[in-house]
Order: sequence, then structure tokens, then C-alpha cells
Amino acid sequence: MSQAESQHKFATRAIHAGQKPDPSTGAIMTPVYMTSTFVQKSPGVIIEEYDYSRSSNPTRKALEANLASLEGGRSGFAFSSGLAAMDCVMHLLSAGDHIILGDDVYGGTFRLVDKVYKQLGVTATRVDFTDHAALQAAFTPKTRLVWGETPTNPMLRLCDIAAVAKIAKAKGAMFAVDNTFATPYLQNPLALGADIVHHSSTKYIGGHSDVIGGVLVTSDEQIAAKLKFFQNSVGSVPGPMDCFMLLRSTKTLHVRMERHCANAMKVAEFLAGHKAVQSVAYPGLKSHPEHALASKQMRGFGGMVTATLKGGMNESRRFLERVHLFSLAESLGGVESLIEHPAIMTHASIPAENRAALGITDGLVRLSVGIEDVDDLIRDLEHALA
Ligand code: P1T
Repeated sequence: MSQAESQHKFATRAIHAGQKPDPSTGAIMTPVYMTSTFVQKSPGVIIEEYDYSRSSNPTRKALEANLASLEGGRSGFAFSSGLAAMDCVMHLLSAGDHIILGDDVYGGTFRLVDKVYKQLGVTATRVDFTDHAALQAAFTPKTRLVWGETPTNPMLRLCDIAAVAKIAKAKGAMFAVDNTFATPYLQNPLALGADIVHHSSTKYIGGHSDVIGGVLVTSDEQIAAKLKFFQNSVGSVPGPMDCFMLLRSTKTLHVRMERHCANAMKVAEFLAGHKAVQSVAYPGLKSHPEHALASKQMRGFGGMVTATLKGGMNESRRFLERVHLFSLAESLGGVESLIEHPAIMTHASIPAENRAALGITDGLVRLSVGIEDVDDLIRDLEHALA
């Protein structure tokens, strides 16, 4: 990115960073380079920088540059899923190393650590990142990586990124933040001291529930070189069409997020005032335990709302079957509203006792508030709760 480009504000970078009109035709959109390989002039003498699309592809390169710019980092890497992106970070570890994992994370994130890397000899400790004494105490001489989400999935708790980054740095461990729920529009972990930022681009970055993808961004050159090596060596890269679709989506990320935030705030306020609802977690509500931190660390409170209904499984099942505009489905971050039951759906891989300790009960429902008319969304919830 040129110096002039790096000074552009978010909305301008969202639309332009990493992209320029195609020099051979003038096409304003970065072409979908549907090619597996690139011809060479002579053995080892390549025409531009490309020799094989697993290593690099022009459409993917544009996406990686765009996302690096949005996160304020030097290097971006795109993957075929959010978990593939996390897997690339896990390759930075060796057998015998230790990772500190946030206690509230996506079920698949926990499964990758607990079921895949544990059998390869990487040990893990789960910690509540709001408890800095517990975090300090969890480090061992073998701790290489601290991995957490903020806001977390599904309880929407926040961690103080700058404070945790300082603790990790003092202990010589890398700190990776899963920024999926916040998006680069609302929060930039690298600027607060994190070493790696991760996204499931399946969510808000894609924004239309039509692509599975993952992203890593870092400004650390040594980490970047290793991520590049593992991205190419393992090969879980996205195809050019998926990269094109994600590039098209980032152009509207800022506009979508404004509406997600505004709608989610109204939905959270509505639920908090409803007699069938026991409690609501939304970082924008004054009742949220990290509301002050959210106001400082984020530029908006996001589109996710989690609510605990009065009653138990019967009440939440009935509610989830009665909504119409909110679709009952896993995933989040699309323009359309989704709703789900974490204990049965997205967080089934988390052991029941851990779920209970976090508050992931039978009455807990998670809403991904879309960008439909918020009055219609609230009417839908009102009807389903009645
Ligand atoms: O599904 P995938 O693109 O591989 O991303 C995994 C992932 C990583 N991190 C967070 C915070 C996530 O929410 C996810 C995926 N989450 C869901 C599918 C879900 O419904 O919560």
C-alpha cells in the first residue's frame, strides 16, 4: 500500500485498498483469475510474481491486501475457512508447547485445540480473559500462544486487548485475537498490541451468507513469513471466485456494520424490556459488565445479541420455532437475521460443564441481527415470545 493509500479512511480503503483497474483491459473490478498455474519464460523465470495458485493468485492477493489494510496490518493471508486460518496459527506451535485459550470461544475453535492439537502434543488451559490474575497464573514456561475472541461467541464478553497484549508480551507469548464478531470496522486488535488478528470471513466480512472463508493479518515480519510458509505448505487456501466475492463484500462492510449496530441496539433494548426474557447480553447496554471497555475499545457494539429466556428448553424451542424473519440457522454476520440455540447447535462441542459455567444454558438463544427494517424484526420477536 502506498503512503497516500495508508492515510485513507476506512470507507475509502474498504473500496480501494489492494485493487486497481486491470492493466490489460481497464476492468474496474479485480478479475477472477481462474487459473491453477502461470506460464514461465524459462525454468524458474516467472512473468510477474506468480507461479502456482496455491502459493499465490492475483485475486487472492488483492483480497489479502484489502483485509491487511482494513486491519491496519502489513500482511494478510486468506484461507478456505475461519478454522483453516486458525489451524495455520496453530502450526506455529510444536509438540510440548502450551496455549492459553479464552474460556468462551466458538465450539469449533475449542474442538481444534482440544481434539486435534491435543493429540499432537499441544496442551491448553482455558481462562476467563477478564480475570487478569487468572490469566497471569495460567502461563507456563512452554506457553507460546494466547488466543481469545472479543466479543466472545456466544456470551459477548469482552477482553481488554491492550492489557492482555501487555501480559502476553511480558511472558514472551504471541497474542492472537479472533475479531470475527467485531469486524475491522469496529475494532483493530493490532493497533492495541495483538500480534495476529483472525477472522472467520464467512461472517460479517462476507456478509451475505454465501462464502466460507478465513483471514489472518499481522504486522510482525517473522510471524508473517511463517504464516506464508504454512499457508503454502498446508494449502487450505480459498479459490479465486470466493476471493472475488469477499472483495466485493468488503466494499460495503462499513455501511452494513452501521446498520447491524443500530438494529442490534434496538433489538437488545426490546428484549431487555420483555417479560419473557431473563437477561440480555449486548455490549451496548449499560447493564453489560464490559460496557465501559466496549465504549473505549470498539467504535460500535456490533450486530450480535444473546438472550436468556425465562424457562428452559421448551420455552426456547418454542420461541425458535415461532420466529419467521429470523431464520433458525448456525452462522452469523449476514444481511439477513439469524437465530440459534448455542447449547444444541454452535457450541455442542464444548463440554456440558464448561457450558453451564459460562451460562450457555437451555434458555440461551443467540441472535445475529441483520439489516432488515428493525420494526419488522422486533414485531417478529414480539410475536414469537407472546
Ligand atoms: O466456520 P468458519 O469460517 O471455519 O469459522 C469458524 C469460526 C471462528 N471464529 C468464530 C468467532 C466463529 O464464530 C466461527 C464460526 N462460527 C459459527 C459458525 C457460529 O455460528 O458461531
